[in-house]
Amino acid sequence: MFRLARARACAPVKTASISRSFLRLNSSFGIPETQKGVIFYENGGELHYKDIAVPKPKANEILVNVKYSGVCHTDLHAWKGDWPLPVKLPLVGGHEGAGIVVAKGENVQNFEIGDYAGIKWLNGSCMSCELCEQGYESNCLKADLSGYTHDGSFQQYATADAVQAAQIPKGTDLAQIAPILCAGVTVYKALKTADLKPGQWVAISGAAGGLGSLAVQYAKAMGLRVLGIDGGEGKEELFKKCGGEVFIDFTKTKDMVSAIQEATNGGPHGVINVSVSEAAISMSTEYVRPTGVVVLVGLPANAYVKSEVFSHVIKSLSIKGSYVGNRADTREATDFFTRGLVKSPIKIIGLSELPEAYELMEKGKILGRLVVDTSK
Ligand code: 8ID
Ligand code: ZN
Ligand code: ZN
Repeated sequence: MFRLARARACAPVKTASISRSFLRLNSSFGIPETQKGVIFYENGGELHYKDIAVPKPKANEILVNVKYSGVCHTDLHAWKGDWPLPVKLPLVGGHEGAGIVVAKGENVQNFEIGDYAGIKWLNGSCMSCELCEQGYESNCLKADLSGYTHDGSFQQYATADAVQAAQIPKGTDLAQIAPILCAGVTVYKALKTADLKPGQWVAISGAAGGLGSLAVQYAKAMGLRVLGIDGGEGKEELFKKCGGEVFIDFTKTKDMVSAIQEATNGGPHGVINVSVSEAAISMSTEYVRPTGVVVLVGLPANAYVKSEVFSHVIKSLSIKGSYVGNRADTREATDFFTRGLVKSPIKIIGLSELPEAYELMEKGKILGRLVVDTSK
């Protein structure tokens, strides 16, 4: 199922032909016409690591030389075709890309060549509808999504609308910041959506994954007490390293609801669901404290959250969806990172190893985040 085709048909680009074909797009950087990327032609089809064309930025876009990209579980969903929203085909996935601006369209005012920039899930939106007007750009009906409806960051050069591209301070470790661009922003926003107070308990379900390991740290930095739920080798250790207080292993605990409620003296005040498990999401409505908030973030295929109505009413629960974050959330989440309050637990692999990364992710065997180095 996870096959890597090393596109033998595409011979490596020769140095001489590159130098002849460099583009000059308002840039002091020499930009080749072809590059390495991972592309697929149908959902679940082969992931080809091969030479593909370098995209040209439109008037409103920047061209980013992506150095590193985080591998989000969303990329796996996109490749598999898990969701009711079709992907563009063929598709280059990836939406946690960190790199350097090497070219820009004529209308771009907010980036200079040589700046650091991030490719986020929200590549661009209409910026003129009521949702965009109020800062809900992610919910815009015309949202353009990196690695979904717009070729993303699993390539060496990617384009993004300059309005939405993330500003990254010069000198930032680009591999470390990559996961902040989706996972960090998303969990930061989800925690704001839970609207908890310092000293209250938050449960992170899926606590040792890419989103979860950052959620633990953001929650801690916000003064919350953190209970983590996950299972498998090394997960508890990572959770504790991230600053978590109580860990519940779902593979070993018989009565999860009682264990979580006992550990939090009556249930967590809020739950951030970042697992990819329908059952775990529904269970969070059972163990959350009366008047608590259940935040939905993880997106298992064809899933429903089931909440028993009598208890839901008597406990006066809220269930809220939370979807990435806007430009302000991105700036704020980046600021937590830049100030050293959160660190990305990453392992760097080559871009050509993406199929193996998907295989590990499917099995729930990744600790924290895998980040691909686009040069390998
Ligand atoms: O904006 C959004 N809402 C948004 C943004 C980014 C990602 C949503 N997501 C979605 C992804 O599409 C995916 O569905 O969040 C989900 C988690 O993404 P991720 O953190 O990138 O996935 P991961 O690194 O594979 O981590 C998942 C963790 O869940 C654990 C796994 O062990 C892993 O550590 N887990 C599973 I699967 N079942 C569990 C269970 N029953 C569980 N943890 C607790 N209980
Ligand atoms: Zn993501
Ligand atoms: Zn809009």
